[in-house]
Formats: sequence, structure tokens, C-alpha cells
Amino acid sequence: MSEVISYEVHGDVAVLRITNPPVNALSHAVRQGLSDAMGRAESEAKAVLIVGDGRTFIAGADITEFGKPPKDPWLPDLCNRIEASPLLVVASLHGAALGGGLEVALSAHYRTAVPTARVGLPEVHLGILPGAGGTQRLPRLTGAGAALDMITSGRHVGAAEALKLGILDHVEDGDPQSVGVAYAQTLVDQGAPRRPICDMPGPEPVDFDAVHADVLKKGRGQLSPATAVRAVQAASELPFLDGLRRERDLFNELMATDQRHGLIHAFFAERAVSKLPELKGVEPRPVAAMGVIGGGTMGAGIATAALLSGLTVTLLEMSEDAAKAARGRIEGNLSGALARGKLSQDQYDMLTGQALTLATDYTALKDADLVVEAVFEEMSVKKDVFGKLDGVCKPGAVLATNTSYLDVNEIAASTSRPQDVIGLHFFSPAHVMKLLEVVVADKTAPDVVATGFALGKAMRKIAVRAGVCDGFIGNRILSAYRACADHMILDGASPYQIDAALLEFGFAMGPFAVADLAGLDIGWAGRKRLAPTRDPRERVPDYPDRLCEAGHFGQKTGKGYYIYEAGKRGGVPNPEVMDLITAERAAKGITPREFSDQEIVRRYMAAMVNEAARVVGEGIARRPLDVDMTLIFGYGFPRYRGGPLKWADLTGLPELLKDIETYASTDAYFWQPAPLLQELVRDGRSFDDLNKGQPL
Ligand code: T1G
Repeated sequence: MSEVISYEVHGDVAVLRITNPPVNALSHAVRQGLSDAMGRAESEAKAVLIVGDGRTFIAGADITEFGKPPKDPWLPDLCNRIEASPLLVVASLHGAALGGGLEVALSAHYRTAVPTARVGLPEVHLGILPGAGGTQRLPRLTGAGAALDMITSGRHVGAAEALKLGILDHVEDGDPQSVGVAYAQTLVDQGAPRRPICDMPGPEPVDFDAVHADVLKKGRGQLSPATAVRAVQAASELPFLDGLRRERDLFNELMATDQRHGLIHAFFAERAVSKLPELKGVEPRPVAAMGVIGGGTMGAGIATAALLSGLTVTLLEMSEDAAKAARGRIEGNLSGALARGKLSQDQYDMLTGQALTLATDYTALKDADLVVEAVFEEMSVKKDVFGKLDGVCKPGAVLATNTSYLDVNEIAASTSRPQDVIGLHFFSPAHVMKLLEVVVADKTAPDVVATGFALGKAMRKIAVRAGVCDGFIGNRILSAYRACADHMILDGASPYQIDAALLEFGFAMGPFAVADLAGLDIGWAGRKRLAPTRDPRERVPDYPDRLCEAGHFGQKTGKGYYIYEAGKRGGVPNPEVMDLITAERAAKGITPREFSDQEIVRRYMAAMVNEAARVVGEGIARRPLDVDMTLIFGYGFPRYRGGPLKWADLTGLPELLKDIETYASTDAYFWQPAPLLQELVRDGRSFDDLNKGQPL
């Protein structure tokens, strides 16, 4: 038959088994094989069973084929062909039946699944919509409401719910092929009719305009979910074939967008970011017992993430009271998971009971496999802690620091085992935020790096390799685009206009709302730390210091750039801020000017991309995709834009470099073009070329 489709006949049933690891994606070979096998079955069987080999049914169209010239048979045509078959067609689902995979199943006349199977149409997460009949067939089975929910959210639905929704006809545990053959044979023996969904009536209409408006708002600029609403609307308003044509038009519309490129880049980058060539074959050290030093917000969050990933945790604090408070924070974090049903009461009791130990003596850490320090961001404090760890921890224990900017090489040098020291930079709240910067110091051993990534995987984090510099990848780039925002404020823009413009661009929050959330005292401490060595040409505003001197640290004090009322979401602009800004401009003789939202975004992104290009050029980030994942998972960058460097490629590097050169005419110090950016423009290359491994 074909390499990817095997063919067997059991009784009256021809079994078409797909073997295309890792996820049976519907590559051209699979589509061709299925089409050929259908033809063969129609010459000798009474029914067809489609089943997947390995861990899953079909995870969708082969995304790696996107953008390449389409090859027949096309997936929509294959689905129509399967549905039109004179034979009874049954699909037996296990693992994931997603996207084109569910569409193939919907083109069958009956669907059975094992209880652990999941079905879904997650195409919107790739910037597209189901393009092989899913928007026309699913609503005919489930009704418009349920179909809109599944298609616009892209969520995976379990077998029990899918049975209730009418997507599945039968759920039975066992080997998917055996269950499928038995089920198909029963249908044949019962004389069950073919049931092509295309012959079913369209779904009752709903208020599609209202759904469209709501989905568009929730998408914060992402197009695919809202566009998918119009496709489902067609299922309700048009005959089946016209609906398919409408789906195809909308599918092609989305395929032509930058968002599709951004989201598909994010899909593959998310899977590539933790795969480092230099770690191939390097075994991580075993980690079952973790130590955490410091039980503040960060320490408690890290301990919570460790407990949730199945590790035992010993948390060290300086006093009994502090240890008690730390336990309170951890229990608070875990009760949230309990309340959301993510944890059972038994699991909660186990995690807060035998899995968690609070201690005030360093010897409690002597058996830990890995210790993360999350104490005050002061080098002398760090060195003191690592000195003590060096004294008590067993040989081979991994010693990690959660510092967000201090020199990990210097911390490592304060121990007798620098090869065992690594930076593990979590983001607050550490049990929620997906990003983990794995900061590799000069002497960090490869198996210690591998251990950092293994821990990240166990904690379901997006782990990104970062080199040692002030702020590593994320905070270093943040300080650049934040500085650019401060410059625009001195020159005439307002923090509120900047926040609104970046929200419109798709960020979850603008930089000043983020600063209020993180705490203005952090930035203040940073400015004080850097002041002694600051280059006099650097433009640094004074008003943020005035705000902090007045005791305004943002959300934690109820006032910062915004004023926060208890129980209310978000804040309202704090008028004192504009007064401080106006006074500073006057004092510095600056005549404020107008900024358009477009210019604000252009400058902000240019600063981000320029610093990111330096970070890649210096090898702090190994690949541009490392930067993209860092900003998406740690800094609220809109995923549908693919990350700052993907955005830069899609926007055009020559134009961006020209902008930077233009901006340099008024501030040559800040706007020095990154050498890597100049090189790529000179050579007509892109950041994506570097992702593909083309050397610098
Ligand atoms: N095409 C190509 N490669 C795929 C793939 C796909 N659809 N899905 C996964 N892979 C690769 C992935 O890159 C990785 O490769 C490996 O498989 C394991 O994946 C017309 C057009 C199925 C839930 O959006 O959500 O159908 O890194 O690490 O965590 O309507 O993969 O090992 O080299 O993610 O166990 C719609 C996408 C497509 C589902 C498994 N389908 N996949 O998760 O493993 S568009 C999707 C997933 C479509 C039609 C349209 C997940 C998974 P590598 P993994 P996992």
C-alpha cells in the first residue's frame, strides 16, 4: 500500500492505519495513501475504519507544509471524498484528534474513541481557521454555539464531553483498532446507514454579529478567532457546498496575514527553544528533592511550582516567623489550584504536608539535589548564601540563583564548585509565569545546564538559555524599550498614551501599568545601582524618582502611574504624574511635541529590536527565536506577532534600520544601530535565517 498507510481487511471492514510519527500529521504522503486506500476498500469491503498508529489519531494538517506549493489530493477534497464514499466509514480516535485530524473524523459517518481521547479544532492558535470542512460539519453536529466555542477558543475537548456534544457516537476503552473494527462490524451487521454530515441541516442561527464583536475584543487584535465566526455563520446561512467555499475564502484570507506567520513561528519556536544542540546526549542530574532559600513572593512561588511538578521541597528562612509566613504563601498559592479544581484535597494535603518542609537551619539542605536561592538582590547577600550552601550541600548538588540581573559568574566564583552553579531566573508569580531563563555561567557544567532544562520541562516552563550580562535576555531588552518610552515622555508623550498605543498593538499591558504591577521601587533600586557608572550622554528622567520618593510604588501602595481603588480592576491615571513630567520638561527646557500612536509603537519596537539584535549578536541569546519566546512568555508580547524579531522580519529590517538611523539624528548615543542588524540588512538576510542555523 504506502509507507504511511497500511491496509488490512478484518471481516467486512477495511482498516486504514496511519503511521506518520510523531503525530500522524496529514502530510501529502498520508493524504495520497488515504485516498488510494479508500479506492481499494470500495472495491472489496463493506466498511472502512480509519485509525492512527502510535500515540495519537491525527494532530492535523502537516504544518511544515504550509507555504509550500499545495499537492493533490488537497485535504478538503480528501475529506469530501471520504464522506462521499458508498461504504460506511468509521473513525476510531485516541490521543489527539486535532484540526485536520478531527476534520477527517468528521468526514467519516461514525466516530468512536477511547475515554482518554481529546478532540479539537485549534487552528486559530496558528492564525488560521479549520479549512477542511470543520466550520461546516462541526456545527451541524453540535449546534452553532458549541461549535463557536470550540473553534474560537481552539480548546481540546475530552471524550466524555465530545460524546455529549454529539461529536462522538461511541466511547470504549481498549486498543483503538480492535474497538474500531468491532464497532464498524456491528454497524454493518445492524445495517446502519451512511450518515454524511453534509446532508444534515445547517445549525440554528445565533447572534453572529454579537459573537464576532465579543471574540474580536477578547482577541486583542488577533484576527483568526473572529474570522472563524463568519465561517460558522456560513454553515447556518448557506447550503453546504457554498459554506465550504466561504470557509476556503476566509481560510485563504488568514493564510495571507502576518499573524499566521507569527503564530506558526511561535508554534515551532516554543518547541525548539529548549532543544540545544550542545545538550544532545548530555544526561541531567537526577532531581527529586529541591531546596529553596527565601520564602518571599518569589521563593514561595518557586516552591509551589516545584511541589506541583512532583518534587519534595525544603524551604529555608531566617526565622520561625518568616518560615511560617512562607508556608502561608505556598498554601495560598496551592489553595488557588485547589479552588480551580486543578488539585484534589488529598493532593493539596500531600503537597502541604509530607512534600513540604520549612527550616531555619542550612543543614536541612544537605540532601537536596538542587537548591534555588531567592533572597534579596544584593551581591554580598548572595555570596554569603552561596558560601553557606557550598559548606552544607552534598557533592553534585546543583546550586542555582534566581537573581534577575546580578553577575552569576561572580556568584559562582564565591564557591569551590563554580561548575555546579547556574542561574534559574523565574518570573513572578513563579508558579504561574511560563518563562524560565536558564542562565549559563562561564564554568557551568553541561550536565548542570541539562538539569536546568529538565527542571524547566518538569515544571512545564518555557526554558530559554541565556548568557551572563546585566538583565540576561528579557530584563536587558526591557530596560532598552522602557528607556525609549521614558525619552518619548520627556519629549512630549504621556505614559497613558504610550500604554494605550501598546495595548492596541496587542500587548497584555502597557509598560507603565506593568511597572505599577511589578513595583516602582524595583526600577528605582535599579536606577540607583546604575547611577555611579552611568554614561553622562544617557537620558534618564527624574520624575519616576520623585514619584518613589513620595512613597508611590504602584499597585502595592495603591498609587503609581495609576491610582488603584480596592476591589476595582485596573487603575485611573494619577494626575500627579503629569505634573511631575511637566515640571521636569520645564526644568530641562524641553518643549513638548505631539507623538502619534504609530510613532510611539515604531520607536518602542525599534528600541526593542535593536537591543534584541545586540543580545543575539553577543551570544547572550543563542538564536533570535530565544528572544521571541522570552518576550512572549515573560513580557506580554502579543503571540500573534511571533515575537519582536519575527515581527522585525515581517516588518522589514531595512525600514527598521532606517528608522533607527533617523532617530539617531536627535539622540546618537541611545540609537546606535546594533552591528548584527546592520549586517543582516547589508547581506539581505533575516533573523529567521539565523534560526534556521545559518551562521552569523
Ligand atoms: N504538523 C507538523 N508537525 C507537528 C504537528 C503538525 N500538525 N503537530 C505536532 N507536530 C510536531 C511538533 O513540532 C514536534 O516536533 C512533535 O510533532 C511533537 O509535538 C486544514 C490546516 C498534538 C497536542 O494545531 O498541539 O489542521 O519538536 O512537542 O506536547 O484545518 O503537538 O519533536 O520536532 O507538541 O505531546 C492543526 C498542533 C493544524 C495541533 C502533541 N493542529 N500540535 O503535543 O508534542 S492546522 C494543531 C499540537 C490544520 C486544517 C488545518 C501538539 C500535540 P519536534 P509536541 P506534545
